[in-house]
Amino acid sequence: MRMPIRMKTLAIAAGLGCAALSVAATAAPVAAPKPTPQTSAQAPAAKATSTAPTTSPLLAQDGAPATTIDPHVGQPIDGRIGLQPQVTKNGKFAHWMHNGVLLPVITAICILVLLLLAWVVVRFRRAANPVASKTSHNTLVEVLWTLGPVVVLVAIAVPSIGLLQAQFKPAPAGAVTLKAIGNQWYWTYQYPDHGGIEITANMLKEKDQVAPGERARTDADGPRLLAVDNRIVLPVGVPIRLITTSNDVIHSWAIPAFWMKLDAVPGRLNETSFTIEKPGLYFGQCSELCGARHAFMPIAVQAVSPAQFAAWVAAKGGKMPGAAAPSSAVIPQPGAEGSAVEAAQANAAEAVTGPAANEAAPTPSSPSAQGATGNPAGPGNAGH
Ligand SMILES: [Cu+2]
Repeated sequence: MRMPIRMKTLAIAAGLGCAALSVAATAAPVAAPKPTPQTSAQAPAAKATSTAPTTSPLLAQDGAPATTIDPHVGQPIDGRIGLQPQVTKNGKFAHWMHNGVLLPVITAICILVLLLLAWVVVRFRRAANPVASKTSHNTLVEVLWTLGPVVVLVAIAVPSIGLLQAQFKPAPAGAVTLKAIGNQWYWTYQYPDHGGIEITANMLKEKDQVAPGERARTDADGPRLLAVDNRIVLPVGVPIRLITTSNDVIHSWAIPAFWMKLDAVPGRLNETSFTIEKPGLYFGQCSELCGARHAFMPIAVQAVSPAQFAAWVAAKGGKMPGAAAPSSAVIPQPGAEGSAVEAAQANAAEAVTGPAANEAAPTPSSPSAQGATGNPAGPGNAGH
């Protein structure tokens, strides 16, 4: 009798369910990395690119403070689904929104659609309903099935837009700046506010994949395919200003436990900020398909107390920003290196010749550069 209306209800409900599912998929961060088999035929062996002075018992082999890895935080766990435990404010909010808003909404819509479908199949089957309805519209039902989805979508949009805004909030004054630079296929990091510390991070290989004498991954370094030779060290409770860029193709700096994913684009600086609320070791991966060894450029962040961070900075030869703030620096004479005049001349020259930045050159502070990932046979033939 009223078959067309019911069928339309079903169509709307099913469409709404799909929309909610796609919203949830968008909100979810990158899935836990899937380990990929690695063979010894891959690129040349890893080398520890930095052996910082380890005078302090707090410092591990690579200069990072010693740590005990908690395998339940900051890394994927076998057999688990869902988001990693979050250690930033945005991450905690997003975790709540995913588990407390999106999943219940999706579940309710799916159950509603399933029940409607079952009801229609049984109640309006040909045997029970030989004469089909010729009803074409019903104002009350049409208003309800329009307003219902609108209310649901607005309820989802409000926290979603707030989260989107929070994810791009600029860092406050006093933030620690970390610059992550993507390369095929490793990361370099700079701490411009801490004496120009520069770190190159290569994935650590397994014991049976390294040449004699070369450093292989141990359990203290982290899981297979996620452990790196040089970890990034950051303080907890202090805002971090993350700046990303790239030397070659687009990469993406992502740490699931931080609710963090920021593209590293050649010739551009992307910026965001976050504050780590819990000490620990957190792992992530490049999350933009960037070539043959895309899966082998992991990210490892060690979050420590501010005091330990200061000790690590000192061990790396850097210095904490203190009385000598950049604004009190001596202004160079016109024409001298670093002066405004020189910068203007450089800009004029660049306008003619094009920007010279972002060349993939090994840095002086990491002379052994990329034993692990630099591929002397040319790009594109590794990773088999
Ligand atoms: Cu990449």
